[in-house]
Amino acid sequence: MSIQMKATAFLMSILVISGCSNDAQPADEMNHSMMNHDSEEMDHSMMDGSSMNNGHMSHDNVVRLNDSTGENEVNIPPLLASDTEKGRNYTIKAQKGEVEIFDGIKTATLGYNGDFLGPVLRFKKGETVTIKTINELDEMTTFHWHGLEVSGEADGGPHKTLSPGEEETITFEVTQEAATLWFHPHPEGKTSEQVYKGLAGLIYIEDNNSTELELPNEYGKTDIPLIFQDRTFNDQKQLDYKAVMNDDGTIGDTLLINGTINPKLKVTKEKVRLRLVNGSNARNYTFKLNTGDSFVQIATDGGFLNEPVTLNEVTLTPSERAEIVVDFAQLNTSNDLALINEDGSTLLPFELVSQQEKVTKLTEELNDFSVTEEERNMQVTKHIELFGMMDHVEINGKKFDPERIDFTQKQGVTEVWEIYNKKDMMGGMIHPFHIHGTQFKIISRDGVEPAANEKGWKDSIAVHPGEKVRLAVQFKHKGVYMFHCHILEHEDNGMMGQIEVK
Ligand SMILES: [Cu+2]
Repeated sequence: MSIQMKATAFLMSILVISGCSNDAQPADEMNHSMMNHDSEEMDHSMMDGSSMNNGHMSHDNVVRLNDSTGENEVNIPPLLASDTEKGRNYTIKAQKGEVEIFDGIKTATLGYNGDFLGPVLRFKKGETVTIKTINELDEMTTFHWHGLEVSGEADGGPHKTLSPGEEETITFEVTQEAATLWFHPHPEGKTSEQVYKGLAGLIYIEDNNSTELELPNEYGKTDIPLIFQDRTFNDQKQLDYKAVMNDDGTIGDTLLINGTINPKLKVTKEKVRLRLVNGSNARNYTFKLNTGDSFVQIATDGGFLNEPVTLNEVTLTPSERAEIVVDFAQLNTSNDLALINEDGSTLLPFELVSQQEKVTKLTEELNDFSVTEEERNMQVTKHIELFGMMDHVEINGKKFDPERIDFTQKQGVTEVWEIYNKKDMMGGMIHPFHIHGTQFKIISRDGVEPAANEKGWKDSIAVHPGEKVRLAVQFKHKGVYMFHCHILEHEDNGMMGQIEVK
């Protein structure tokens, strides 16, 4: 046995002991998944004991988040105004910054039109939007509009890099319904670090339906964007990505919401809409109220559900969004109220600023989404197999190659994609699968209809180990689009492919 092999075997035994493995796997799969691969990464973690916790992550056993003390009011990102009075013309700069996350200490960050994170862009369906994008970083970047149905040219994938100092203007028409989308960089191999340091912003799309429905819609008061990101700060309170980077997804112990540490949210006793965005590199969240009370989910990634769905918890994997409405008039306020995670950690304490109850309505009919009989009966024409861990991740046995087109599809034609998350010898992990330039429908999970809160437009879906999901996918526009795992380190490690829409 070579030293490399011994190191790998040693590491594997530790991982198995520490409970990373969910299922025993046949030996041949084991050989395929690890033994035959170059094990440089494994050796590295083995030699340096301190980086052991940077090893494979099961997502069942991740570091708990520190409880929010609630000492800071959560930052509400500004709405970006159009550069011109007539029309929709925006400028977005990616820039370096520094921000006081901890009192009296400057943390080096990246941001859009500011030091950290970005503004909210608010578009209306039917509008023509022009965005001048400017790279003021000292490295290349791209501007990707996650969930937006635009041409491949405007989508900002890894082919559309801007060098330092470069700018590019894109124009597109907003053709999709009301939704909460986001934007972030997508340069090949560098996405995780740039997002980690602060490049992320939000897009709200409104339409005639969303403005007519009775919904909490006062931005920053009853309509609150919440971007959840976990980070690790070093002793100097800096974000040293390279020191904490994990090939299986970088997880931190410190939660920032909209860039705010120890956040709280001031609310009144009425219905409040929370637009939950998982902007983390790799962490999954299961959101609950600490009182055990229910809330309703009203929207998925790409639009409204047909009616509010009552839930006690909602899980979001990286890049997924959910709009929920919490009725603070109905909650037992003798307790301290907070949004908590599945593991019990306090994510966001709520501070009631008035005891006066306000009764607000919520429309019961929100949308007319459906999966048609025809879509349900269509043959699968795109097969996607997700496999691997650490930097040995692949799709259909291949790593990303910018020169290779993996699939083609006709514009405006629906096809059924089957995404299979093939288990590895460690049991596997959830891969959040994302397709650019489209909102798709979930037809089934392992042959069964999805849950009520997944019956809506999606651009990202959590695919569990061993699971096969079927999606009805249609592209409105032409161009080359990425599909990939949205654990950002998996994406950077090549768990990504390309489809050309003609
Ligand atoms: Cu993945």
